[in-house]
Amino acid sequence: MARPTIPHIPSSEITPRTVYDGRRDFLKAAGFGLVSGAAIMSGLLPSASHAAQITRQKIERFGKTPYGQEETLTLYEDVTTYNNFYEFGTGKSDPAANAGLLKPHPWTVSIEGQIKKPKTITIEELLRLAPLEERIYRMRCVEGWSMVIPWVGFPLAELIKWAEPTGNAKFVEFVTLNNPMMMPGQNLAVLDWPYTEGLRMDEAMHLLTLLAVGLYGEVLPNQNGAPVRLVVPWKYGFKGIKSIVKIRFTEQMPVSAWMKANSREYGFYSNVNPAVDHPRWSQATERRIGDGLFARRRKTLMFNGYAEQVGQLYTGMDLRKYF
Ligand SMILES: Nc1nc2c(c(=O)[nH]1)N[C@H]1C(S)=C(S)[C@@H](COP(=O)(O)O)O[C@H]1N2
Ligand SMILES: [Mo]
Repeated sequence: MARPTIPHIPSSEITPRTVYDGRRDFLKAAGFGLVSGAAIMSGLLPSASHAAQITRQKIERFGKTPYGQEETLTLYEDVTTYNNFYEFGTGKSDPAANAGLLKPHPWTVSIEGQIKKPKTITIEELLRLAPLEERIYRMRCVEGWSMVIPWVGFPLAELIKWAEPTGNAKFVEFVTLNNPMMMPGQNLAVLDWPYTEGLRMDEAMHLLTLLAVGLYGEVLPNQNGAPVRLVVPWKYGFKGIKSIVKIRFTEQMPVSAWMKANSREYGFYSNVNPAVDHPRWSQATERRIGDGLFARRRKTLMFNGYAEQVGQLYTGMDLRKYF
């Protein structure tokens, strides 16, 4: 079956502009402000999906990286219609159907807690913090399915350096938008809204940890967590909190929404680990979306295959205890 290739901008086609100009183009094309009719028009592509009103917006400038070049990408259609985003319903197709209610701009992220000075950053400013790059990551949901997604973003470490946390900052907590008008799933008490997540500071600073603003060379679709979400490829998908409005540096380990909901089943670390089963099912294998329902399940790899890069973060820790 034909697989899509990664959107590719040959370096020969990148005009020698300043980075700043490039970003402005992206901001315009993304509808992130500076609205100019021509720029917007050039950024709009007809949607491939039947949800007719959804527009797809290209990201004009991002660097290529070697991450995941050997992987077969999960189809765009699957990445954007088979989602977990409980703020829009608990069914896999609910987010694609309902996330049109979310207005991802204007958008600001407030940065608080153990930092020199609390700040708020607009999505436009955030996009200027570091050059955007594309990274293809394997993603593993705790439910037992996996995907390969070409993200566009930059390392969370860049934002953390800009935020200037104090020496007391040991963890980072993330919070999703809390707005039942835009997120109708929040009218149901499935989770204690807003959705929250957390990382230890060294996990947050690890260069594999991304703040993503796009996928497949385009601005994040709402159902994938527009306008900005976390991507931590060695952890179960639920650590990848979507539509972030707050980042808080803390001394104490944050309690995530899933820990609150069920601390027996969901711990703070949530590292992909085929040797530590979920209390209700095995984590030894996974179904790669796109392989077909009758395909053999794949073996799940320690740290989702990123052990070489992240294993040392956990030396000496009992990963059965710190699951
Ligand atoms: N705010 C929020 N973030 C969330 C979720 C959610 O329900 N709400 N679901 C998580 C889970 S379980 C997964 S597997 C990933 C799915 O991301 P994707 O739909 O972009 O593949 O998002 C994570 N981030
Ligand atoms: Mo998940």
